[in-house]
Amino acid sequence: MSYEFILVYREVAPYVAMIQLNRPKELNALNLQLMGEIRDALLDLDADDSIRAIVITGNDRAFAAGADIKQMAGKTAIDMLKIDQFTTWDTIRKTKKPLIAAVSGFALGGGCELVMHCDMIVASETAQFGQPEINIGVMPGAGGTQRLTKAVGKALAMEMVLTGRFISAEEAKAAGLINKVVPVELYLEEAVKMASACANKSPIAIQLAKESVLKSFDSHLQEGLYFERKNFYLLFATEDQKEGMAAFVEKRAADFKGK
Ligand code: DAK
Repeated sequence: MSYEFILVYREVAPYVAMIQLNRPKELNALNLQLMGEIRDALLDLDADDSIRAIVITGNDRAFAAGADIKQMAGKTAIDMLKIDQFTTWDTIRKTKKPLIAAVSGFALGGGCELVMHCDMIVASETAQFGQPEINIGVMPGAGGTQRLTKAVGKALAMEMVLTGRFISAEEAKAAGLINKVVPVELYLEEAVKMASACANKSPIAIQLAKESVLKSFDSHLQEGLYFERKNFYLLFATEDQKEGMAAFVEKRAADFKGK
């Protein structure tokens, strides 16, 4: 398969594949095509018996700075409903093999949410995690309000979601969001090591173990996700969403009116 916005390496170590997000100029902003490509690559790798674990990474400057605001800016609530990105995200969530995120630089908004769809997370010392959607007049829409809260607890989740503050790799590690922090030259290697540690186990035991841990993590999650999705769509009916996203595109401060 050939892709425009990702690179797929089939054997970075025995049984380990790697997907690299590859829109560097846009800080790997997640446009719809890029997300579709990640979905298709994961479906392909998940069905391939020669692959047992998958690393997802970006580059040293950015894992991903969020969904593509320029693509979203003019959308209405109905447009968003019709696009139905959730089918893509839900397919990514259903990947059976272990997914290891190798994160450096920005992991923001949808980028942070994509990281949280992974099973283990290795970060470089320069990584920054955040849910800054509030700055552009919306809120997390791909599970951020739910998964982040479960991972780091209410106080820090509220702070990140309501103020948009980014947290460092060290703070993310201390809060339980990620597994490891290593120097920037090592994050990829360390993530591949973690993937290899899964890849030399029984793939069936690994699959069922992953499914079981997610069962615990996901209990009651679905109800919260549906709640989040409704509220996310609703915000696309506001003037503040239009203003917030236009302000980002035009590189100026947003003037929110509460309408
Ligand atoms: N979208 C589009 N372009 C982006 C972008 C983004 N999220 N982030 C950065 N870029 C672009 C910039 O516009 C700039 O492009 P040019 O001006 O050069 O054309 C280029 O990448 C480099 O960015 P900067 O010049 O801004 O670089 P700085 O180092 O100065 O700043 C930054 C880096 C990451 C602090 C800044 O770029 C920034 O604040 N970016 C936006 C971060 C953000 O607000 N992220 C959240 C977006 S909303 C859903 C699924 C997902 C989502 C929602 C729903 N469903 C399934 C329904 C997710 C929503 C979001 O993520």
